[in-house]
Amino acid sequence: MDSHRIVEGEITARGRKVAIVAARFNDFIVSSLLKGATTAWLERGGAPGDLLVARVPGAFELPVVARKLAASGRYDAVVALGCVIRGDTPHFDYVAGECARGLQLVNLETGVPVVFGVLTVETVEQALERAATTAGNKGGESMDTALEMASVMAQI
Ligand code: INI
Repeated sequence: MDSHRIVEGEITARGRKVAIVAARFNDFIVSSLLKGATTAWLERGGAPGDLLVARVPGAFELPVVARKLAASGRYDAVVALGCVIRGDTPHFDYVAGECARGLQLVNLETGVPVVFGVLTVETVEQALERAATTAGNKGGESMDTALEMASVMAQI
């Protein structure tokens, strides 16, 4: 069989530059996601000065800022963090759907990995579970995804 080259991303922040864009809406959840992401950055060997954090009003505003950050050419990846709770949100489908759609567009338009670290849940309890420090934190997972994707993109 012909030998083939395998590309796998390394989850390291050494030498990387990453931007986080985080919504202020539902900050009691998003601040935990942000903590998870910044902690993962440091644990993976990232320099504090190579991580930018931008705050925006809500999840609907994440794509436009993610786009500017990604298009700047200054970052290897962008992490978008937010929380949309269906029970509290009559226009849940618009906010969550347009946020996801917008972020995917930025991925494809810029070629810079943009990670969807936005909780879209039914209840506050579900949000708390996913933003916990013990039972997994979507912010930390999102940072790891960003670093893996930055490494894959650098190799192909
Ligand atoms: N924004 C969120 O990030 N989460 C929500 O649950 C939410 N709710 O409930 O409406 C929300 N709304 C605000 C929205 O993201 C925009 O900031 C606003 O519509 C102005 O464009």
